[in-house]
Amino acid sequence: MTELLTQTVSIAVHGDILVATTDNPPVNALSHSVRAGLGDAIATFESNDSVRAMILICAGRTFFAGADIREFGKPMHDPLLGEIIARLDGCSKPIIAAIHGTALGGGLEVALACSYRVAAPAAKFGLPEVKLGILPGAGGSLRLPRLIGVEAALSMISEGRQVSAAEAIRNGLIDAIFEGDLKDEAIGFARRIIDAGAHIRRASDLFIPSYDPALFEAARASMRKKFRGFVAPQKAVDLVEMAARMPFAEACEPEYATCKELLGSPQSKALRHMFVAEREALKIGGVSTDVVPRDVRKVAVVGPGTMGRGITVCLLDAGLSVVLIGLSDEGLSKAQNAIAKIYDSALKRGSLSADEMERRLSRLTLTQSYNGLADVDLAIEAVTEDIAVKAEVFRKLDNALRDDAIVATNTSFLDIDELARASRRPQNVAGMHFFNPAHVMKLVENVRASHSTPDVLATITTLARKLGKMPVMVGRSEGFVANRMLSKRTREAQFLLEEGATPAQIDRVLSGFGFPIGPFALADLAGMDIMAAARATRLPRMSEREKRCNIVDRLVAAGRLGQKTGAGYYRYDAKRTASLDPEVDAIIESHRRDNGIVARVITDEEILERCLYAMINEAAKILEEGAAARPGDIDVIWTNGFGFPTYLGGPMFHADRIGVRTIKAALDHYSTLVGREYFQPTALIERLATEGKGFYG
Ligand code: T1G
Repeated sequence: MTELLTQTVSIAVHGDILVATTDNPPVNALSHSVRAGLGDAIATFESNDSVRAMILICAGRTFFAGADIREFGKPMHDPLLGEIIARLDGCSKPIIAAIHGTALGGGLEVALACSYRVAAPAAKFGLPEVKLGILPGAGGSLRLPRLIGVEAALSMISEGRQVSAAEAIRNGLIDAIFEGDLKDEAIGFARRIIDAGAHIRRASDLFIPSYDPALFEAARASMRKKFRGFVAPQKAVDLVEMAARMPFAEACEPEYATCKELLGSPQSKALRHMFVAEREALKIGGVSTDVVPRDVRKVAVVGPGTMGRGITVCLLDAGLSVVLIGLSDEGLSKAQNAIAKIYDSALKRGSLSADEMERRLSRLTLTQSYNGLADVDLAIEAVTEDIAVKAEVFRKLDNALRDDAIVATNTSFLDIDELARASRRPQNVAGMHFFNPAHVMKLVENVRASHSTPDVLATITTLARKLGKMPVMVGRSEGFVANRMLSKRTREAQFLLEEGATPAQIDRVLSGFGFPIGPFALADLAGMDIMAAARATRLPRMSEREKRCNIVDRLVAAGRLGQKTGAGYYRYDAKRTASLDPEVDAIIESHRRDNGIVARVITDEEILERCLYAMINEAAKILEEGAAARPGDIDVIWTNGFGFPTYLGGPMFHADRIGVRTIKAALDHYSTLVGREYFQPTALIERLATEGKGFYG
């Protein structure tokens, strides 16, 4: 008989085994009612002499996914997780954690405090706290190294690395993997261990297996490199080092204190904001959760250029079939070679097996014909950014596809409604704006056209998720969100250059802020010809000053196309190491001379403010126009698309931290210095500043 202990935890006795089941959808977070229920279950177990072992199991899609993030920052009610875990650890009879789905954070800490851990084959285990800017606070960083060794524990705690059941059984994290019904198997396991006279086992009683102390220094250096600017990974190494040196009982308090301190830190608040914003971004306005996405198994990609190839690779990687349509044999065979090269390097890295590569390539057809597309569910158009060329493709697709097939354009700035008008199926037209290289970049700006139906929007969202991307639904607006904001930063970086800053100074300031790479080093990587082409497309809509500020064109004219020609804003040696080049200074100086500009000293502060606030002001305009639905969507776009540091929470979250009033004052200042047409605060910023509010209220 099942007895409900709290809203979320129930117990049932199976002979001499007590089974405590938690059912707290969606992910069995360790909310207050779960902790209270587990406390009651432990009390029942301890006081009932007829039961000899207890199983902790969860209903639904997963084992405990950790502490309840929604309770963070609010007053916590007893029992706290640490208390429950101490009581599990102190039990006088064995407890078995039966794990399916993911045992994460506090969830894994619960399992670690049990005597035994058994799991379903697909189960995964991790301490992802570091991704939220915090660290395990309930014994995880103390028990895990005792159980699996310092080195294995270190990467799980400091990087949040998850391990599979297969790895977990190898390193001693779990005791058994069961293919069958997990509850039945766990009950059988419990009986066997009791019958064999098994004792309780406590990870807290174990000694830390021997380790090389140099490990920690190496880990610190590696964390500095891999997670530049993040506080928690460094602290994680300190914590595991402490755990390795201190007796368990002494280390509990400092572990908890570290977690608590980090919980209040600005980085953790920003990272937790990102966690929520990324999930919110998947909720699309006007598309209820009941809308069923259409099935997409086969996709046509039109345009075998750089974007089309990248998109093809990610579709093949996700198990879809692809028809790649091009205009010529030459274009298609170039694409085929480029795709083969991408897979070859994955093969060399060891991230793909030869068999798997063959399987993926076997799902690819290259053709110049639009015939035989009746089984295609969705087409992605990735041809030249020319409305006439794209409209022609739309017409051809109309004739070739089933009526219910979706056509998604990868345009980065054309009006998608105008494209939809070229189609007989405007309701089935939307945008999927991938970023280059499409098989690597996580962000996809999905674009809602005026007539796109809710199920089309749901379908492109689901498809992007299937490709492992972070899709964000945006509205129609030139350049959408990411590039539109980027173009303002690019403009300011160029203006600053002609006014007196150097590429190296601007790169230093922006990468010091937290961007993975400065704008000029990035331009050298992307190729100056690409930058010049992007500039040319925007030229008709540029101000006189922007048109005149043509340093990019001057570099191209001097044959400086970036890394690929050994010279761009910097000079590159054979290993592509950058160094300063006086020739660049001379080119910039001649530009100034030609335009009567006298260089002045520019402070780092001015560089950062102009680059950042120009973006934030544009973002405010985007919000006013409704081209992005929420400030959080913009944060998700910039952290996933252009490397805005997640520990600052994205541009809008960061703007609130600076204060909209402060930003408005700076915009007024730069309106005077640079020009009102570039820095006039938007109406939204004016209003928020007057009301003393932020983008997030
Ligand atoms: N608390 C509350 N809600 C959570 C949650 C959590 N821990 N995890 C997920 N959700 C919500 C999420 O917001 C979404 O809600 C829904 O569940 C589905 O999530 C003491 C201090 C478990 C792998 O960091 O990694 O323990 O948007 O869309 O892709 O040391 O969620 O639908 O309203 O992500 O299937 C450590 C975080 C906490 C785990 C499932 N744990 N979660 O992925 O679904 S700190 C974590 C995840 C801690 C202790 C410390 C994933 C998932 P909504 P989803 P999914």
